[in-house]
Amino acid sequence: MSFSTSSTSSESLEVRSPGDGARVGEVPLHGREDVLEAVSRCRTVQSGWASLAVSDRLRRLEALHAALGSRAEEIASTVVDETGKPWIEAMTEVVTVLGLLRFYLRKAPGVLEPRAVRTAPLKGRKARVEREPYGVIGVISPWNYPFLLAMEPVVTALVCGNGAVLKPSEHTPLSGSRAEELADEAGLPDGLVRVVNGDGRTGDALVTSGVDKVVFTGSASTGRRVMAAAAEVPTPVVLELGGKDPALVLEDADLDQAAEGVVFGGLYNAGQTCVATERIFVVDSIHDAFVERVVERVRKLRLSTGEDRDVGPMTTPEQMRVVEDHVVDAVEKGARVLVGGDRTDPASNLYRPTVLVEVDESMRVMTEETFGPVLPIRRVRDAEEAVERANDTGYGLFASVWTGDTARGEDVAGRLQAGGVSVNDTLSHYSVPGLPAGGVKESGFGRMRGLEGLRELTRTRSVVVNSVGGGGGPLRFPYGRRGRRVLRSLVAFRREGGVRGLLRAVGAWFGGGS
Ligand code: TXE
Repeated sequence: MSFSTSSTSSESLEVRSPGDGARVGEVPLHGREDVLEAVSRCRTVQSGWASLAVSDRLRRLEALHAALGSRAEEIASTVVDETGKPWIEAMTEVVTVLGLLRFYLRKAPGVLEPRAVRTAPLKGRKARVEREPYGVIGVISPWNYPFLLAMEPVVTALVCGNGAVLKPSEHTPLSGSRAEELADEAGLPDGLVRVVNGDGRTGDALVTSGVDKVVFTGSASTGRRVMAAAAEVPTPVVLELGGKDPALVLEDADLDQAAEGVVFGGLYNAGQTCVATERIFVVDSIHDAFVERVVERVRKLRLSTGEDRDVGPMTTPEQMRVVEDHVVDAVEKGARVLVGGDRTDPASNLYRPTVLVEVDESMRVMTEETFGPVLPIRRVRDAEEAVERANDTGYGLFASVWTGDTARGEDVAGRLQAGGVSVNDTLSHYSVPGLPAGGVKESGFGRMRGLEGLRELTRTRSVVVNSVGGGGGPLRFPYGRRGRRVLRSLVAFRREGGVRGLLRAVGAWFGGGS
């Protein structure tokens, strides 16, 4: 693996597999000077990239899609090495990026091409809205989806005509570093995509480097620090932060469907997903029957670092400690562990998939992002209490409602404070590239994916062209009777519109006073 971004530091970052601790690789560390050089280099080539017609740019990006497709196995293998996640989940990251890029290659012209707009009542003019790239996008990505959450902002930036400088998580730098290789392999201008590696200090250097916009995915606390640093420049940011996603299981739910969905939504990627189910509210009347189905499913899950696993290790020791602390805290405050509740052994980074009942909001597992394979199930009286408790959090990422009546499910979901909601489903948004992703409240703002992702990484420019010698119109100097009649007619017309508005306008014109 070659790295174009030179490093002034002699230090490197060694990567070890969470699965067995084996050395997986290493990357050069980059300091502030290296970051500034990468941004400067990117800016140099980005102007040429932006000047390409949208169709030419997209044609060049077909080669990126091809390179990604031909390297899929290799990339998935790197993700498995760095995170320990099951191969299916690693390859899903690659397939998801392929799907988003294909979606953008198809849909970008409709969003990025200039759009003509009507100029009435101005006469003799043409007007249009253009979308232009920001310039250089700084991308900072986390360790839980180390390829997906790095590469999607990068490909979005490129489709929009930007360049990208990516700082992957220091826990999983190899997956993110693939972005630069793929850009090279696709024959994109050298420097248009650059990867710089390091911890938060390298990330901070990128935020304050003068990039034109930052796309940050990570924790809410770090997101605030990123925004504070960006404010000094000032640089606009997109914050894709953590969540505490609720699942509301109503009394008329299909219990098998709900149990399967909650287990999958909560334990996929060992629960290390920003849109993982982190709290489960179950209506009293079906609580025991539902819990029984959940426990039955969880007991069947295969937890290991071996080939056939459903749940792999925690990616970082820090995350393991968060999970352990939350479960211990819950038990100390009265929660009951029905299955799991600890590591397979003290030295292991495998945390047993866990089901907690008799939980309440005094416990950290119900109020802070656990980000691990833990399903806290809370009784509620009815759907009303479920909605109230689900919204009673600073987070607002995704949410799910499980019910036998989907119309009711949509009504309940419509009252949840979240950036995305599902009825009788979970984790399916990322399979639909047309759905934008992002949160509300402390889960962040801005949207990636969907057509909104293209709008997020471009700026509008409004253009008006008047015909040569065309007059300014009645509302220009010197003001006079004509201008007053025009305005009174406009008021009359706009009050009602249609034929009645037109008649009113004519009346106002002729009876328009001095
Ligand atoms: O995230 P961080 P971490 C949550 C999850 C997890 C917690 C910590 O709850 O327990 O965040 O995980 C870079 N300026 N999520 O430590 O600290 C850092 O190097 C600029 C949810 O991985 O947010 C990394 O590349 N950059 C989340 C990236 O920010 C800085 C996914 C994320 O690191 C920086 C991951 C700074 N001052 C964790 N400090 C999700 N939404 O999915 C750090 N970084």
